[in-house]
Amino acid sequence: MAKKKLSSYQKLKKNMKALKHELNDKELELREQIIKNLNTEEIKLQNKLISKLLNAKIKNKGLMNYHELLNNDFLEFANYEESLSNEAEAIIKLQTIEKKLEIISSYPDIFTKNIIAVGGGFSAGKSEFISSFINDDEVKLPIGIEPTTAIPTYVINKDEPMILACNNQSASINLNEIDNNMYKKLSHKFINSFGFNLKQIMPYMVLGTKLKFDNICFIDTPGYNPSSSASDYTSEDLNTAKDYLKNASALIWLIGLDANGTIPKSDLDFLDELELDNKELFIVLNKADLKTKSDIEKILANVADVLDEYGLDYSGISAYSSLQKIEIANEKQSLHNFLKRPNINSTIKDSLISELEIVENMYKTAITDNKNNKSKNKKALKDISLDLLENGFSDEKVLKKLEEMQETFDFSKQDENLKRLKTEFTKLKNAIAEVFEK
Ligand SMILES: Nc1nc2c(ncn2[C@@H]2O[C@H](COP(=O)(O)OP(=O)(O)OP(=O)(O)O)[C@@H](O)[C@H]2O)c(=O)[nH]1
Ligand SMILES: [Mg+2]
Repeated sequence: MAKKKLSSYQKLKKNMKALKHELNDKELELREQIIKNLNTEEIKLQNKLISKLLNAKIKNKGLMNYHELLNNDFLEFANYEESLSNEAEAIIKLQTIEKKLEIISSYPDIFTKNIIAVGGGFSAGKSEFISSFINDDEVKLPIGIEPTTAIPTYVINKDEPMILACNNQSASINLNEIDNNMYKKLSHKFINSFGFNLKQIMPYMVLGTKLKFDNICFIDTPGYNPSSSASDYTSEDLNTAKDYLKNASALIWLIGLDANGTIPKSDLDFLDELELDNKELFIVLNKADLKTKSDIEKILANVADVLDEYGLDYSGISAYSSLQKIEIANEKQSLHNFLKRPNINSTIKDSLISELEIVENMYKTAITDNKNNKSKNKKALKDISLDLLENGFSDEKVLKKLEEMQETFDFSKQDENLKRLKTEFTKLKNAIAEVFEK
């Protein structure tokens, strides 16, 4: 068949098509190249972060000593000693002291502030809320619609910006040394790309920026149900929340008014399980800019009723807009008033020693009670023998048996434990003092 001659229009069309293909191929190639570069950049960043974290060593001798003492000498004593029935509680208390010492040694300023944890469901606006008190457009918290905050972050006032990440031995690294924008890159997405839970080797970060309050240290926390909108929360969420609450004196709980018209049932259950005990709870109805004034009044009254019905004690409720940085209405007390707390003087060392003494006394009481019980029983047996003798009982065999039984009530082990207790706690106290030495 003779080849049909192409018209110039058809030729042009064919050339255009070829060009388009070529362009598509080029674009594809370019895109692949960008992705490749991005991936290698990302992988390089990951490697750098991991190796820095793994190589960072604690420099604080006191903290190292406390850790060694607790895990060796003290545990050996605890295993030998058997009077204290709630020993697990005592050990958890000692570990909590260690956690505090870790933060103190990596950033001593934190504990001179009132630590307030900011919690709530994912995207409630926790990071935006804290950022509304930051007077520095450059150094802020990462904010986003998808689950954003992945690692709990302590935020404090500092003139010179500072971003530290701590490994699980509480040695800290300067994130700015890895990448100028490293902190902003630490979102859920980046962290998921590691293929393992980065939180295990980097449990928290410290951000120093121009915070409006010098008396407060906020803890920005990951949302408690970040993977779905389902009301179920995991025990991991609960444990993370319990962990950061340990160091805080108050909790600000955020509810996003974009998604909620009241306090969700799962929030109530979560707060209930947190066992706030002596920690203050303040509720912020965030994104109040999205509601009318009359809606806000109704929501405020409703949330107050629900909290009362549920039996959750609260210091106040504020309808606030983090974006506009204004409070629209409040119940009981304003947010501003709640945040007006005096700086804590540097009595943290004394309070840690007191916490340690509480544990020491738990042991002391248990060992002494044990000793007293033994002594009481020994005396009772002795009294029985004397009564028997007085009443003319003379069966040598029985009297001998009674005497032998008295001897089984030996409390030399308790005396030894009381002495050892003193030694072990003196060593722990000295280690705490060492952490505070300049
Ligand atoms: N309209 C309005 N939007 C807000 C307000 N506060 C936060 N947002 C928006 O809500 C979204 C989530 O904010 P984030 O601060 O990232 O929320 P988060 O609670 O820290 O979220 P996670 O860290 O993922 O748990 C962002 O798009 C914010 O800009 C507010 O007061 N008003
Ligand atoms: Mg966040």
